[in-house]
Amino acid sequence: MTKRTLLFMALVLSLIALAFGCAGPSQPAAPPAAEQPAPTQPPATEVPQPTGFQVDRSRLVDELHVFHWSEYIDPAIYDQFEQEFGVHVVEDNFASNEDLLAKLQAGATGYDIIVPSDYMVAIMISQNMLAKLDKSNIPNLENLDPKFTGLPFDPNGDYSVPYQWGTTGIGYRTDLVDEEITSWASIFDPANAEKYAGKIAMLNDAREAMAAALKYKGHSLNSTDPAELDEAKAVLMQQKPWLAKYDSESYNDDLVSGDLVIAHGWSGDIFVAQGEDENIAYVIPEEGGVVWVDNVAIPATTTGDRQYTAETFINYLLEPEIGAQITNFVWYGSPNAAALPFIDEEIVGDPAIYPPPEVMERLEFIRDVGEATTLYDRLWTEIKSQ
Ligand code: SPD
Repeated sequence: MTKRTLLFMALVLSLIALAFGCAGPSQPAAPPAAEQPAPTQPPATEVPQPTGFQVDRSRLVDELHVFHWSEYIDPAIYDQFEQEFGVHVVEDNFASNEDLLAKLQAGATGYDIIVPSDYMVAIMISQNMLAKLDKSNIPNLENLDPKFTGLPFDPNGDYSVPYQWGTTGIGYRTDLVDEEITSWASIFDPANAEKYAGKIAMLNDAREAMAAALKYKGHSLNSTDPAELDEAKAVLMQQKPWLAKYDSESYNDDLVSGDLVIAHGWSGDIFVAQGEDENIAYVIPEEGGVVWVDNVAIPATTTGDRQYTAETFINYLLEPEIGAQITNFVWYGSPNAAALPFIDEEIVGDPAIYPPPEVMERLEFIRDVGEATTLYDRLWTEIKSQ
């Protein structure tokens, strides 16, 4: 990896820290950028490696249950983990943070590893739903870039470990759309959207869909103003006649097949689709959008040797080569500094994946909006059901 690429990465990570610094009402602010540790992107040979760490194999359980977003890990990693530690990994999928929360609140106790986004980590901590990590079992935490430690939703990293980060924007077929897409207007303005009737999809995700509509109307995507939220609802309602579906799991395949020509989506999903068809492009609209960090965590219901096995798995995900294997498969950004030398240059050097400062400045993290969550939920139910 070139020195220029490493410096560019450090700049992007500084902007992430800045974005988290603009904390919402329920999350403490990150220290100002000047107080952040100096960006460090050491070459592989200088990455501090834990020494003398031994997994107590007698404590490992036979099977680990991972509740994950779909297509968000190279499945070969599960086999590699089983070969190394003799633990079989079973994956089940959820489609949104709210689905994950609802399943756990409904009493699902069989999951050992979950992958909530930033704001959902904050919500789950506040509801005592996450196990406190025994960091002595996760020495590879040292591999995390310092910019991904001390994040406001879990300031001491007691409950969660950053997994991947990315942005939310628009994926589209350049060969089937007769304009360069630059704005959320392409999917919300009736004059544009009706041209692609039945070929547009929105993420099946309350906060993400509302975020897109709020940004289109020039508002913060964490607005708690009922009038602004009503405006966003009206935008989404107006769009419905042209919408093929709300979907977060197969829209990338539908872009490849041409069943969809425009899709609200997550960066890496679109980039993977682009790898299958070069006519697919990804854009972060000029009005701005979402930047997010997904995290691995252990539900509070996982205790004893199951928790130990889950911590061993998290430590495995943080190995430099495994961290890179994840990113090389899913095409999102990695918070693992030790993994960077093993990540494909075309990913690390791609400004669409690691956006330049002027784009990062237009992005916001979704935050826990506290009591306004009920309003978001009600509006989303109305949007979906009407
Ligand atoms: N296919 C995996 C996509 C994971 C995206 N998680 C992002 C959530 C941001 N709100």
